[in-house]
Amino acid sequence: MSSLKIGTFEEYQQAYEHSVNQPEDFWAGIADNFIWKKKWDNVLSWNFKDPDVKWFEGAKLNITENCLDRHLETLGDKPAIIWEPNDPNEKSRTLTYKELHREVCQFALVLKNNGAKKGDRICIYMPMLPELAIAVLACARIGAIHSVVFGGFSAQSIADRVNDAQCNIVITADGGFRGPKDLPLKPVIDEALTQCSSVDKVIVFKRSSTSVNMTKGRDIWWQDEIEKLNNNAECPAEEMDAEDMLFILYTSGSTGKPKGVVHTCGGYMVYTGYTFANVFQYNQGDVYFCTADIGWITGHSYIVYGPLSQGATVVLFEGVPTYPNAGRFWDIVQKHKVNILYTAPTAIRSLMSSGKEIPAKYDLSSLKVLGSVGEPINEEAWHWFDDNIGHNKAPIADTWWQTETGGIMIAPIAGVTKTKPGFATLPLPGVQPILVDENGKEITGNGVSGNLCIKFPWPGILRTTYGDHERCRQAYFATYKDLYFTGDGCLRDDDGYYRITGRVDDVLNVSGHRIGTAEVENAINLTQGVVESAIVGYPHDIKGQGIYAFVIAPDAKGDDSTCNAILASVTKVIGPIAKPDKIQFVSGLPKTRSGKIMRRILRKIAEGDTSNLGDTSTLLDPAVVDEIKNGAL
Ligand code: 6R9
Repeated sequence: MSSLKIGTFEEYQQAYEHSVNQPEDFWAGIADNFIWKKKWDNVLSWNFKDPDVKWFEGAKLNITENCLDRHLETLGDKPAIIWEPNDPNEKSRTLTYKELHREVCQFALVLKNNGAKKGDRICIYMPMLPELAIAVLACARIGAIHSVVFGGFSAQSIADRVNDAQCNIVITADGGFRGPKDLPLKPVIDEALTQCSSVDKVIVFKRSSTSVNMTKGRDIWWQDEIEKLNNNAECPAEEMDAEDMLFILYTSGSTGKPKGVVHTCGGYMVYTGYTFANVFQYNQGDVYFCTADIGWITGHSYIVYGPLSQGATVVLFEGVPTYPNAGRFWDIVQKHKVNILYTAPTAIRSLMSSGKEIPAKYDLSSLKVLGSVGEPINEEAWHWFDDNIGHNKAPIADTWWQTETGGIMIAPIAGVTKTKPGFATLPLPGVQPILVDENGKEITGNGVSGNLCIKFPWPGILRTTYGDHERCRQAYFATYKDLYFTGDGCLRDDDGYYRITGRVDDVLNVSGHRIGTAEVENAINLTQGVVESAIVGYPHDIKGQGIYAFVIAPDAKGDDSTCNAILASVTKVIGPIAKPDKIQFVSGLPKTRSGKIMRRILRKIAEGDTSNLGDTSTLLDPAVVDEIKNGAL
């Protein structure tokens, strides 16, 4: 059995070589660090054409035994989750591994008592409470497939996701608290479910004690169901095949509605545990704080599964970085003596704008490792984080990865890999990146840029998109033959270090959230009076990218009420995170003769760079460009 953890750069290089030369042997060694009810017959079989990727075929396991049961003897009384509420005056709550195990087993029984069984899809729409992690793990315990929907999504988005996966149960809360706002959840579910016939049970956790409607026969209270168990907490873990589905998580692409990215039990477990242990160099006793929401992949992989499989102590925070003030993160670091902090560039930039005097008021000396994820981190934010938070002694792991990759792919190993501001540095052992040009030809050597692809499978790779395998093939495996295409542009510098430069497809990254242009355009086009629209991203100081909408609405030029109606439509169809920052009314859009919108031109205008718009001669109506340019916001 080879150990999970790399401790020196030499070991990193050896592990990397090993992973490329003997991938199956390498991954079998890593997988030996987990507990299996039965070991695999075959480590890997794959092709990227169909695609068809299977890891640890024939193995049996339950991920929750790795995250909970196996720690009980040695770490049973160790905190697994430290929950920090939105309001600093409310008491924080700690669940030890024993307590978390018990709560997961109990809620798993509740699910079973309400008809849930292996293979069912269960939608979870909850605030950042320990119960969200408990609900996720309880599904995994009984082999039900969870589909977590971020608490900021609208009723329409929930309905689309519930229908796509044909969920039969929804788990939610009455309401939640995020910053100064009350978050209504149950009313949003009620609205969503008017469109969903597959759901027959809604389990509601009482958090905000706001009054909600409970539909008889369908809606039940979490707490009442637990009481009914009379303290029974025996729930053996369902035996799962390594390639059984663990969860679905919806994410935006360049076309159509969000896709349900599917991850499976064995590979995902191995990959998240391995990457967590290595990148953050977690040591027993460390307190680890990941500021993401469990509604996104970062929360799935690095609040729930990765850290818990490694017996870590995780801080789970209900609120936002700026409430009640911009010192909230630092207050949490000081209070819980956080050793490892994993956050997003957008949060760093927003806290940076409040001044370095704020973090200076707190004792941040416990911090040993910092992490960044979600979008490119600009050098200014990198240095601010390094100087004012890590005090130049906590290495920054800039981690590049995606919902589809399941876990971190390119990142420094803290304290092992030399860092460089703005660079995700080097691929982890097991990850084989390649840069290609538009024709899919490999760009070799250093000091080059291209489209980032991965040429060999890793255990955390998505297996399919739920209910539509062809869409998975089209989106990720059809652009370049025999390669997984990430959708990102990338630079490999003279040292062979990787810097991710941003999406090369029609996906925006707003405050670290992926937003598909097509989705926002569809939502805008539903507004009365709107004929057509095109959205592009533009550089935004805090959000990374802002959303710029060009809208054709002939009867409503510059009209505030149309703007408000557009914002309301986007909020209703997707959620407030996708609201455009700027709306410009135009009489036409720059289109090619074949009717394709030339976003390149719109992007330049939105960026305020109109000096060189390139060749516009192929446009159907070149005059429209001048009009748009002159009216730019
Ligand atoms: C984990 C996560 C994935 C997209 C990805 C890329 C961007 C993520 C990044 C980064 C530069 C980093 N991205 N991490 N860009 N540097 N360290 O964020 O997943 O929500 O699916 O987004 O985010 O563009 O393709 P997801």
